[in-house]
Amino acid sequence: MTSIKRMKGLSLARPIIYGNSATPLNGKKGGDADHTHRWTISVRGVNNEDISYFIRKVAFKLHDTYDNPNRVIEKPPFEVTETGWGEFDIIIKIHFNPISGEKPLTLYHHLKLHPYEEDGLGNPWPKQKPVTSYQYDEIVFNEPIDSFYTILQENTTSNVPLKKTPHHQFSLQAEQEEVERLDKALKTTAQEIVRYREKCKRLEAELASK
Ligand code: SLL
Repeated sequence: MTSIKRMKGLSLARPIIYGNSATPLNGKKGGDADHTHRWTISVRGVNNEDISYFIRKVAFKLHDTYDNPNRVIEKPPFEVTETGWGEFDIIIKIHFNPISGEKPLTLYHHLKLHPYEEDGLGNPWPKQKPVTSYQYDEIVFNEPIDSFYTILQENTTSNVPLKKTPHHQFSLQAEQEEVERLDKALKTTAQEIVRYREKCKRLEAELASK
C-alpha cells in the first residue's frame, strides 16, 4: 500500500470570490411571469482565472421552489444563472480535486436581488445597474498531500491587486480602508461608552441628592 505523504508544517492558501449579481427583468421574458430578476451565483478566481486545478466541482443548493434545486457544476465557470422573484440562502459545497484528499467545504450565500443602499454618494440606486454581493475568502490547505502540493505550486492563482480598480472590488487598498473604518468605529464606540457612563453617573448623583 502506498503511504500518503503530507507536507508537514506547510500550508498554502488559494483565494476565491463567491456571491451573486442580479439585474431586474423589467417585465422582459425571463422565466415565469412572476419572475422579477435574472441572477448568477458563482465561485471564481480573483481574475476569473481557471480554478479547476484545485476545485473539482461545486454544488449549489437553491431554494426548494426551484426545479432540481441541487445544481452540480462539474466544469468551470462554476456558476448558475437563473431567474426568480425572491432572495434566499444558497448552500455552496466546494468539492476539491480528489488527489487532495480534502473534505468538501460548505459556504453560505444570501442571494441578493435588491439594493439596500444608495450608490454611496446619496443618489438612489440606478434602475439598470446590477446589484452585486460578493465575498472574498482564502481556502487554506494545511499540510497538503505532497502530490496536491505540487499541483498547487504549479498553478499559482493571482492574488488580489494592491490598488482598487473598476474591475476589482477586493484589493489590499480596500482591505486597509476597511481596517481603518473599523478602527475608527471602535474608537467612536469607546468614546460614546465613556460619555454615557458619565451621563449615567451624573443622573444617579442628581437622583440621590433629591
Ligand atoms: C421569500 N423566503 O419569500 C424567500 C423565498 C424563494 C424564491 C424566496 C422561485 C422561482 C421559481 C424563486 O424565485 N424563489 O418559481 O422557479 O422571499
